[in-house]
Amino acid sequence: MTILITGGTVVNASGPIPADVLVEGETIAGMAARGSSVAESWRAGAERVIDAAGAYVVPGGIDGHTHMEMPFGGTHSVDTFETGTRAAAFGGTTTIIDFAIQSKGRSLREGLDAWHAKADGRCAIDYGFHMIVSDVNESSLKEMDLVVDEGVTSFKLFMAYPGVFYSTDGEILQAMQQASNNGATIMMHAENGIAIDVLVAQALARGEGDPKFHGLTRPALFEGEATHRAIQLARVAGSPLYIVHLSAAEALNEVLGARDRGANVFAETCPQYLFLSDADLAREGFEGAKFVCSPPLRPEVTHADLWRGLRTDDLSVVSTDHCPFCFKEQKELGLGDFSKIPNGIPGVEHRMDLIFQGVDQGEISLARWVEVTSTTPARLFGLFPKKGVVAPGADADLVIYDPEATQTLSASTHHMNVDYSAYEGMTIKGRVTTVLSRGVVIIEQEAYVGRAGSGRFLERGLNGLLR
Ligand code: DUC
Ligand code: ZN
Ligand code: ZN
Repeated sequence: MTILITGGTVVNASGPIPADVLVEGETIAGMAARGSSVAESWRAGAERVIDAAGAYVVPGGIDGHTHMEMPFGGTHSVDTFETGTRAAAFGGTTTIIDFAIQSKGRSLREGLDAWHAKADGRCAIDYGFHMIVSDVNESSLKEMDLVVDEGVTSFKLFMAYPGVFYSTDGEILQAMQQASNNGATIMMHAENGIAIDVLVAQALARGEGDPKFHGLTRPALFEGEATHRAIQLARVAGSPLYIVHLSAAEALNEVLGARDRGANVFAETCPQYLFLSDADLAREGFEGAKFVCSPPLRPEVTHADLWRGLRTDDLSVVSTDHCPFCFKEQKELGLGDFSKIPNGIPGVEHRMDLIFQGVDQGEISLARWVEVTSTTPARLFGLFPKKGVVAPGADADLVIYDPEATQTLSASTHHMNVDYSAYEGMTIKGRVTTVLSRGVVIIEQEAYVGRAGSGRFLERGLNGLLR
């Protein structure tokens, strides 16, 4: 199908330009100055013309950190690949990268096959995988090379969650050395889990079981310390390092110091760390359980640090760490004992919208909005230039975004398969009007018109910021 998108302002990471976009089949075939004779000549051959007057035309969002159907804390995150990718599409995200998990005692192969089986034939948008390595040994280290050849080019390791995902510094160093040879990027959950577990046990022994103690037992200093340690390990091993879900100024300072010294260190933050705080975790009764994630929500003053980090590129990406658990029955597993509350916040649907508030409020530019939500994740995770840019030859993953619309976020209207919204009642500026995934309209007039299974697995290349 040939589609012409006219009258809009195309926004790339390089900035906004008034331009019309021609889509042929799955690909962007051309861009021409709005109203030019070239653009007008495209009208006759277009089977469909989409009027984007007054709207932005941006590359589809890339959420580089999601957990669909993730086993955690004795339960599973509730979005399937079908429901989660559909919700993502509603919010203008056209690619997710989810975390396939190697369980302890199992191979990477088994974990990756299991994730392919969950996602295959179900996704509304394109998807890739990172791999969580929770058992570093001779054979899993070798398997890392094979997995890279299959387009899974980044590995997450954990300094937290002893007994589950945790790796020792020695194991982390070995995985980093392997990545330094095969070109993969190491992603790090940087919190000192051994020390945290001591604080958790002490708090519970004192009878401190409310959700707010989840935050108090995971201090920002432990995130800063672990971030520092991860950086030194990566520098010695010579591997690129990507700090996931950075939440604290203490960790940001480590990242910016390393980047200033020229280390290949990158970091993401998530909307929850920019808009929510430890005050939410301390809400009345058990309400705070809705806000339990790790690292935990920090004091509100941190928001300004994180927005600054996004402006200065010390934070390069905004992903969601989408990991939804229902309040009823799932979060409730931790009634009276915060350590049993499954960790995670739903967010895949509203990342583009929430970060757009930063544009509306003058925290970041329009171009930077596109850069941190689409272009940089595309480059960093080996998807550029097929993804992350509105340009001839790129996949026609396109979002038409109305900057003047308003919407109120609520569990009663969102499309994620979860019974609460962390942003319930929040009124925001801007809204997706139309979404194309590889040239097919999948969202229009607030309805999903796509098909489960149209999303394809993406074999990713190596970190494009380094080559
Ligand atoms: N943090 C979360 O909040 N949930 C899933 C895993 C993680 O690291
Ligand atoms: Zn994590
Ligand atoms: Zn995560």
